[in-house]
Amino acid sequence: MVDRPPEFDAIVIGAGMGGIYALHKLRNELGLDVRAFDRAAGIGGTWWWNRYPGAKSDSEGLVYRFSFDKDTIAEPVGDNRYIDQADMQAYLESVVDKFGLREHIQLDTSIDSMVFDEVQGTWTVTTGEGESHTARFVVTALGPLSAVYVPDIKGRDSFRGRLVHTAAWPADLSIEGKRVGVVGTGSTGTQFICAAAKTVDRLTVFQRTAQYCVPNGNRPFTEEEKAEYRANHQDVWAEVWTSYVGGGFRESQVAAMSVSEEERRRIFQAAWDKGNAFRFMLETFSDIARDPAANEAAGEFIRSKIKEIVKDPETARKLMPSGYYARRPVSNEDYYEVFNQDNVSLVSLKETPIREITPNGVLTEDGVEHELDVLVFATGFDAFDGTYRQMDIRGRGGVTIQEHWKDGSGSYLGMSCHRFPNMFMVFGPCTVFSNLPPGIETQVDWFAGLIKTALDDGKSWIEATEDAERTWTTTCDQIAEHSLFSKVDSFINGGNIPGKKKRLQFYVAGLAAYRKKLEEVMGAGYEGFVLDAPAESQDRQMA
Ligand code: FAD
Ligand code: NA7
Repeated sequence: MVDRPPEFDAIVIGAGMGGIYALHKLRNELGLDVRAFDRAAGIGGTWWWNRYPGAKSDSEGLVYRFSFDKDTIAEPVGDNRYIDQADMQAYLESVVDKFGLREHIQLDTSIDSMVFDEVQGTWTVTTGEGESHTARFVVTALGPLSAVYVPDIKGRDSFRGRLVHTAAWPADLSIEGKRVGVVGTGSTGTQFICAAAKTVDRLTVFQRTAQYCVPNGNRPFTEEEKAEYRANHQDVWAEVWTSYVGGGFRESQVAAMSVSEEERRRIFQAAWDKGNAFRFMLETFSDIARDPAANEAAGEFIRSKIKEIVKDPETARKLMPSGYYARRPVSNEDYYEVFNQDNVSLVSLKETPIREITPNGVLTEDGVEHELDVLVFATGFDAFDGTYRQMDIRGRGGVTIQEHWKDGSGSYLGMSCHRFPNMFMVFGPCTVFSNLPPGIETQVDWFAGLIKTALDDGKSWIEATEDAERTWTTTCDQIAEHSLFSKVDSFINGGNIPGKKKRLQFYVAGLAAYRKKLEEVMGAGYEGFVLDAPAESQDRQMA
């Protein structure tokens, strides 16, 4: 028997792109009473936390933004091909203000627990300060890349300089003229390296796995380009929704080995000149992430560029990546060129691992102490489920999310879990593989539609079935088998976190296929979900 109405219709956790859009959708379009919480002191999520020098989008800016605001969609965000952190944050602030969301977002508030009350059919969320709120629905927009990973390296806490993670960059930290070390050469590390090399006294790069990096072709838009986008933005977005990764370009349908070596090189060179990692991997040929021979051809092209660019043969050798080119592809401004600068040096941790961090810097196994003022950890994130696992989330029957995911994290459609009714994840485990903003809009639009359908029908209990969750997770695993992304350890499959159970966390069939699947599920009356009134649901469980 449901007797106490909850305080809110919905609570949104997170005020990044996912949380902002969910708040807008549920509040302004569905007319629900919604409150959002974020532990950050400002809005923007990723774009609030990641303020390191060089932070910017690596998706092209024209499609790394919301599409729902038709008044502003024709105007690029910022002046450059990629959106700088500050421009992105300002853009998200402007969205929050324009849609009247700010007063509904409570910042500086960590949500530490979420407990489902089966009698009331509601969630009780509790903050770090012990304040509790109830809601019928909870949207967990916790961020696929928001649980920072700081490796436990011996002596870490003894360092007398500043030790920072890129995703918690302190506002007062300037690296200008300093001796700076950076651990990590992923998307973040390479962005940081390119920016830092311009201002620091000395930059020491501690590289564990050499990176495949292509140019990003970043530059300011010309007036002609802006005018062209204004005129054609609808076509650009139509392309996004029907493409594989939603990157704003049409992916190639041509297999790499179906053309001559000369032609392959010409196509790779054209992509190299244009810039952008996603284009390099997907606009060139259709099978670089699937066919080992195609993958090797792309990898070999990048290696040939490193040989051409890097003047010191020993540095070039250390920078040379091997194995599959199958992590989230990375592009940057002049990454390899940076290593020709006199103030930049490279330490290969495969050859000389870190023995320990000392009060003065980093001591490597060759006995060299690299003296530093600032040590930057660009060491990434415990991605997708990491933030969930840090919380005390208890669903039906008191099951914790850790118990539910004890054999690896899964979901139904990247949004829902059996035994966690009325909880909708934005980019949870087994989510769509895409440029994130269109993926986020796809998910939020879809579960908002599901909530509306349920409420219109007098139902307020929405739960994925066990079978639907298992089948979707297995489907993701099966598709992943055909992808080289599952063959290399990275944050995409949990292989970057020691001891974490590996599973490719994406539905790698891509955005268009995902949207089609969502349409089918909706068309079949939200197949795989049980929609009930709370009391009915309890009867069903007891039957
Ligand atoms: P986030 O932006 O991570 O927001 C989640 C929010 O939830 C955070 O503010 C966090 O503080 C809050 N939160 C989490 N747990 C709690 C809790 N328990 N209580 C209260 N608050 C909580 N993706 C792309 O597609 N293209 C790109 O070019 C791209 N560039 C990136 C660059 C960087 C440096 C990084 C780190 C990521 C990038 N990403 C990119 C991925 C990026 O995370 C997403 O594109 C997008 O910003 C995710 O939005 P979100 O709202 O889902 O999560
Ligand atoms: P990534 O891609 O996970 O990169 C992390 C980097 O840190 C990578 O080079 C790692 O080396 C390195 N790393 C991690 N642990 C260690 C230890 N213990 N020692 C040395 N080096 C280490 O994170 P990013 O932040 O760059 O990118 C994540 C996403 O955020 C990306 O998609 C962007 O959109 C922004 P490894 O390769 O594992 O050997």
